[in-house]
Amino acid sequence: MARLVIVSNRVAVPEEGGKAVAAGGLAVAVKEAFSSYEGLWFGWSGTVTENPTEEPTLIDRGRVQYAVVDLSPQDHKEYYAGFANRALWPIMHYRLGLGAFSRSDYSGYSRVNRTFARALAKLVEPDDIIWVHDYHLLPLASELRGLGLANPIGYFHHIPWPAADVFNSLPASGDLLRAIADYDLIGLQTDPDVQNLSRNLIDTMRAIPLGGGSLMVDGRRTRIRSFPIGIDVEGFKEAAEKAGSNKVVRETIAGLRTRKLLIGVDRLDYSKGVPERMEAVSSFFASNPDQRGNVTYIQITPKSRSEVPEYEQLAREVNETVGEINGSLGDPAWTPIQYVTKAYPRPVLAGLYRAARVGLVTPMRDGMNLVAKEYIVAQSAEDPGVLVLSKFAGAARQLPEALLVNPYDRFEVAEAIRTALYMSRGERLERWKPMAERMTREDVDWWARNFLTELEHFRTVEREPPTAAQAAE
Ligand code: GDG
Repeated sequence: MARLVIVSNRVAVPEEGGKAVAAGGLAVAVKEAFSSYEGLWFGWSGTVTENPTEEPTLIDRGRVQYAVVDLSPQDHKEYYAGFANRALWPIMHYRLGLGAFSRSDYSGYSRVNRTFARALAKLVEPDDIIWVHDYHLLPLASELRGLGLANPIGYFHHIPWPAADVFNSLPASGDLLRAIADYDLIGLQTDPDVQNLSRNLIDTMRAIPLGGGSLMVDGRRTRIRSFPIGIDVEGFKEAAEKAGSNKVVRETIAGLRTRKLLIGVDRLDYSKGVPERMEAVSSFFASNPDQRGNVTYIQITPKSRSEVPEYEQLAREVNETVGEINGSLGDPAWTPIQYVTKAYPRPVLAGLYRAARVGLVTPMRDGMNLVAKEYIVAQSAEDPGVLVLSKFAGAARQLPEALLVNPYDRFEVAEAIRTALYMSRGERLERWKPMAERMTREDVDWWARNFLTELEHFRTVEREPPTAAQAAE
């Protein structure tokens, strides 16, 4: 059986005995990818330690082997908290004003990619295919090629790829564009992302389009295509159906009494538009005073990246916004916004999605957004809720029947909340059904299979040089 090597910043090593770790989006996706391969998952252990060794720790768990390395405090600061999360993340999400570029962070990012490549290269066999995940590892293929690896190497970018002028504002953009072309296959979430990256390679790197998404960049051939990521539909649906017996879900529903529920679930991140959404909910109550006391908004927002200053600032901003809105609108018998920062088990989320008449998913920009998909899948087929979805989430392309909104316009979002709350069951069903069907067809398995089938081609056909006609074109 051919081996698949997956590389990502963090690795979720299951406990002994096969018990899976908390199933985040990437862990579910990787598990799916390994369903038809034996293989290896390589990346950071999550541990920061003085003087880490370059030698990875190997852990065997059945057909998948895990290889993890620690980071030094300097690596963590420069590679992870610095360049990846303070320069690449904001720029990729069109937030130029928040981008904090530093040469030392960039050199740390390059150094960690080089160290990862050296450690990984020793573990790779000539027949392996390699699938690298996300913006922490843009230069990894280039480093691996430098060490002589000729294996097919694919890359999946989980976040948006911005327009050329935005990306090129990053001082290291030229290096990164050159490096990314060392991947055989580059997967992005949506077609506009594909157009942004392809256009940039053509204009900035003089790449030559070869048709079918393939480009010739500096004598190397790469292919760029969209592969919208899906979710584990069966697993999620089952969790939502069974969640009625869960204590937290039961008590939350009982506490609502006859109130309708609005729900938001997001990592604490400025890309997710949490304070902006709260302002929109406040506008909704301001223009619909009869709804005060009849609607509750639960926002579940586990903290993330607290080591990055912009996230600390955001945590304060959200706390203040919640306090102001609850203080000015609430009364002793009713709290408009219930804001929690702890993470809940997936079955609880599934049950709360199902109980919510409205799912509020209003990121300012998002690669895909799995919460939107989870909300749809968790609904009851007899009485589904309504999804209010930002048009700047990649998911909007597969969920056009949702109420699509501009998250920068709080009045538009407030109006959509009103429309959702008053929508007839007939219209809710009409909108929900095609979305649920599409989510079932285009699930995480469909996504992983499509990417890997295409990556497999690079073992043979795609590696051949372009024909004379293609080159001339
Ligand atoms: C990146 C891209 C892209 C949230 N709170 C809890 C919890 N979650 C889960 C959700 C969902 C996942 O985390 C978040 O996924 P998103 O897609 O919404 O966002 P990112 O984390 O930013 O992911 C994004 C994704 O990669 C995949 O390619 O869609 O655009 O930014 O699954 O349910 N899970 C649990 N407790 C919580 O409190 N268990």
